Order: sequence, then structure tokens, then C-alpha cells
Amino acid sequence: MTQASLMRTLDANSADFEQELQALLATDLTVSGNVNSTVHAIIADIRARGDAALVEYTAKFDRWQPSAASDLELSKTALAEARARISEPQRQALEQAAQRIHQYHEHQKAESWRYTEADGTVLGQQVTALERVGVYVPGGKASYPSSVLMNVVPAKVAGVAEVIMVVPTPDGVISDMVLAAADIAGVDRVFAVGGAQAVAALAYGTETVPPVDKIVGPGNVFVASAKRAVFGQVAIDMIAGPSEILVVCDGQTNPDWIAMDLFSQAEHDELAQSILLAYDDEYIAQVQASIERLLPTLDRADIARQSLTSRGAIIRVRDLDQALVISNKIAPEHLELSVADPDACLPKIKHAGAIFMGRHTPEALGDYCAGPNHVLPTSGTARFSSPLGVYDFQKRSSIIYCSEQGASELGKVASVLARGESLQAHAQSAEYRIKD
Ligand code: HSO
Ligand code: ZN
Repeated sequence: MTQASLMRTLDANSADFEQELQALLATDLTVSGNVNSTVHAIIADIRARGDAALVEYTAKFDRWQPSAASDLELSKTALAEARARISEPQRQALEQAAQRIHQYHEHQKAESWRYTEADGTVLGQQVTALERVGVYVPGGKASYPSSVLMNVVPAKVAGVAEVIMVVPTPDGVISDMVLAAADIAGVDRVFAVGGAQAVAALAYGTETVPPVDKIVGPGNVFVASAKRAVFGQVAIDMIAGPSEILVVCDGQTNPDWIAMDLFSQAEHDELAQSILLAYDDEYIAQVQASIERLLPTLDRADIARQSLTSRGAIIRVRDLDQALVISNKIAPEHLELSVADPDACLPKIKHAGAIFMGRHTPEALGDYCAGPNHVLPTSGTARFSSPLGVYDFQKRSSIIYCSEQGASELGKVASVLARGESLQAHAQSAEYRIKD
């Protein structure tokens, strides 16, 4: 491992690479006991005192005093006004992104299905939408209008009847772009509340905030801890870890492009992780030079530098095949295949949240407007989970409709199994339907 350049360089063929890789990927996401106990107290208080507690926490944590709980809700007019206030290019970009995200997610809709057996028995699956969903939108530095679109649009495409958005308004201030995005995405109601108190209000309901069936959307440690605590009362989406990008490059992409792609994750936060896999020493040196030259030009250079030096890496691999093996071990949230023939790589990719194919597909396009969702599995969880999508807002009911003859035949099977389990009523219930 060399430390001369800003990002550490690892050699995939060195003896201690496996250990180095494990150390690189290690994240400590344990939440302090203090956070959890604060969150549990807030949830209990919201359950006990409803709106009164919600107003008090908002005054305390967001530093503005609602005169009544009804002040917490933003009117439809307020959303429309925010949409009118933003610039024309901003409005058009949000509308275009929303339209493309909508179109992509239309393809994900699961349809109900059924089939009929020879004896007339019908079996199937009926798909229904969740009725009411809560979307948490963070305030402050991670308040992204694009995330409003990414969380709300799939819910709407699924057919969720009511989408309730909560967003903290520190010092009473709220972003017009966030409100405009909410309006464009079709949010039904918006409450200016945040933190664990907002999650508790969505989970259990207060006099003003209606209880929802599922809560989605990113948040700080308090929000994440609250989502974990209310799971079971409501469904939740995955709890996102820091953002990651893995770039695999064949050495033919402009090194400035690769440097900027790595920065695009690194600028999110100090814990974000950007990794490059490449196999040509000369090319690696060129990317390092681009990084050194371009990093100081970023507004968020400090955050990006911290992320790249503490969690970033350039890994020298033997060839493309070795790069893909390592990529599967990492199971990255975002995988950029900056190579001549990304289609040839695709069958070898087993785990990745989103795959960006070829030199002309930077992750940033997927973050905003390509169409697929930017809420993706992080920290290696792409091994077993998928991007947020329409299917996260749908559920399935099984359909069983026996014909007389079908019930008679199945009754015999069920009877034997039920008696084997010593469940007499089950057996007799089935046997009553057996025709002699
Ligand atoms: N890259 C982030 C999403 C995002 N990027 C929002 C810009 N705005 C998710 O990993
Ligand atoms: Zn991003």
C-alpha cells in the first residue's frame, strides 16, 4: 500500500490484499445507547400526548413555535407557490426528472395473476397497493429534492392512495425546491416536522398526523433509530448507510471524468466511499493527477478530501475479470463499468445496486434523471436487496378458489397431513368436502 497520493492504492495481487479489503470496507454503524434511549422516550411521549408533544419537540429541536398543531401542516397552496417561485429551468428539470422516473417505474408494476387447474380450481395472486405511506425528507445539508421524487413517484405509480411527507424546518426555513418536488411528485399532505418525533407521529398517528402503513426515506441517526423502533407497527424501507461508488475502468476513459465520478460520491459526506479498480499503472497515475488537480476546485472539497483519504481507494487489478470478482465481493451501491464493452461484463456482475454501463453513463445521471431509483442498497447489502421500487409499495394476497371436485381431491391430502399433525378440526374440515 502506498500513501504518497491522496487516495490509498492497493494491489489486488499482494499477499495481504484480502485483509486490506476487509479493513477498507469496514464501517461502524452501531448507534450509541444514548441515541436509542432518547428516541424511545420521544416515541413514548408522542404516543401518550400526540400533537401537544409534537408541537413541543418542534419548538425545541427546530427552534420555531407553532401556535397550534394545525400550523404543522403545509397547505396545497404553499406547495404550488413554492413550485411557482423556483426558476423556470429548475421547475423544468424537476418535471422532466419526475416524468422519466415515473415512466421507468411503470415497468415495475406487478400485476395480479391466476390460473385454472383441470378440475376447475383457480389459484392466483392479487396485488394491492399500500393505502397510506409516510416519506421522511431530511432538512439541512442532505435535503435533496431528487430524493423526494425517488421516494414518492414509485409509491404513486404503485397506487398508494395517500402519501404523507414529513420534513423538518430548522428555524422555520424550508427549501422551495423540496416543496416544488413534493408538488410535482404528487404528495398528498406535507407536515413540517422532523426527527424521531415525526417518525413516531407517522407510525402511531396524532390528532393531526394520520398513521401510515410504511415509512420510507433517509434521515440522521435519530431518524434511523426511530424507524427501527417503530418497525412492526409499520413497515420501513432499508436503513441506508453512507453512499458508495465503485468504478471499473479499462484505462481508456478521460481520467478527469473518472476523478469527477469518484468525487460525486465523496462530496456527499465524509463517510462516503469511492473506489476505483484499474489495471494500468500509467493510467492510475493519470487519474491520481486529475484527482490532485480537480479536488481543490470543488465547493465541498473538504468533505470530499476527507472521504477520499479516509475511505477511498484505488485498487490495481490484473485484468477486467479480476476487477469483476472484486466488485462482486464489495457488492457496491453504484457500479460504473467505464469500459469499451460493458455488456460483456454484465453477466458476471452478481451484486450491485445500480450498474452504470459505459463511459457516457456517470452515476450523477442516475442520481437525478435517468429514470431508475437512486435509493439503493448500501454497505454490501446489494448481496440480498434491491433498489427502492414500485414493489416496495405493493403487497400480494393469495387467491384459492376450489371447485367441488378440487376440494374433494385436496381434502384427502389435507386430511392425511392434518392427522399427522394431530389437528383434528383441520382434518374434519377438509374431510367434509370429500365426495364419496
Ligand atoms: N447518490 C445519492 C443520491 C443523491 N445524489 C441525491 C445527489 N442527490 C444516493 O446514493
Ligand atoms: Zn449522489
